[in-house]
Amino acid sequence: ARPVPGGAQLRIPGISPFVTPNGDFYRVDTALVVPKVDANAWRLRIHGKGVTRPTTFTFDDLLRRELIERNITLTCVSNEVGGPYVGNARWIGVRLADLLAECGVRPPSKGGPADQLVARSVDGMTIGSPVDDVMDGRDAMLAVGMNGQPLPFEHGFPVRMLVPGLYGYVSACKWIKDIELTTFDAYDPYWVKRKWARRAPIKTESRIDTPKPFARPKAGTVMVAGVAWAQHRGIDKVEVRVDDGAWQEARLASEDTVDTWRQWSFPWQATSGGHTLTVRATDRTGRVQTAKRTQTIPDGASGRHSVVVTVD
Ligand SMILES: Nc1nc2c(c(=O)[nH]1)N[C@H]1C(S)=C(S)[C@@H](COP(=O)(O)O)O[C@H]1N2
Ligand SMILES: [Mo]
Repeated sequence: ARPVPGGAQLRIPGISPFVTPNGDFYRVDTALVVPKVDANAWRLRIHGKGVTRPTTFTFDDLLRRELIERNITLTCVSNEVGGPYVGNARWIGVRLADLLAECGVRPPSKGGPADQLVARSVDGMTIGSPVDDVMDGRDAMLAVGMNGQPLPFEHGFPVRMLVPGLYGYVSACKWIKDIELTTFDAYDPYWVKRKWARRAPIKTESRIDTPKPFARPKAGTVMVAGVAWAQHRGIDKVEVRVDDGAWQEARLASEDTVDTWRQWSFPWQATSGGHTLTVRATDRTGRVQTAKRTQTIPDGASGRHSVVVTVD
């Protein structure tokens, strides 16, 4: 990937770094014991409805292909507003759409019979993604590396799937071993059987990283800062509100790509007493992050993040 633009990383204490180090990257899965897969014995089978050339790939088959490197921000559908289950990493892997096309897969928009791609992991997880999303030109990939290192065991070694713009439970199968082309009518994957939505694009969200809840900053200029994300749409604006005041525009860090989160900052002239800081983002489709609070189930939490502080 081209270098991250210098202006994407603001120098503000307490803000989430643009690239989340592997050791700090959130982990969400059902595995009680992290699978330890032998890359030499690993196989990926692609088969199912409309797959005219079913194929089994080895790890070497993938490494021999052209590798792409992309910064992609991943988010969990179970992330509460203001929560920690979001991270941004630099992933290396192969283009999934190319592999599928070689196997004869056509997306439904081009007349293909399968609208759902079901990924299966070695530990029995099933994750379903819309074939149209995977093949619409976005950087859906089978990743083998994360931030310049082999994929850590916790994050899916040797190979995991990623589709920019979709929550992890409908896109990001770790320890993947099988891809089946099917339909949404014919098969419900693991979390859908448990009442989560069949389709789940990531909602436009923003988070205040600093100051922390119940912090006691001194009166004067206080840097309010955080991250905002609307993967595959892009963030166009972030605004901050103090108590019930007017929305004021924050400064946005440079954009890396529409698939990555964006840092923001707002120098607040803080006056003594208790205050509530609230943030909202606007994505490139013009949609303003809604104030309407919803639960995480079935398709992700919505609402605005607020932080209460006492200025000394
Ligand atoms: N095999 C497997 N893959 C999985 C999961 C899982 O439980 N098992 N969880 C998914 C969910 S819900 C999310 S949000 C992402 C999290 O990826 P990470 O742990 O690398 O952050 O992985 C996805 N892939
Ligand atoms: Mo998730």
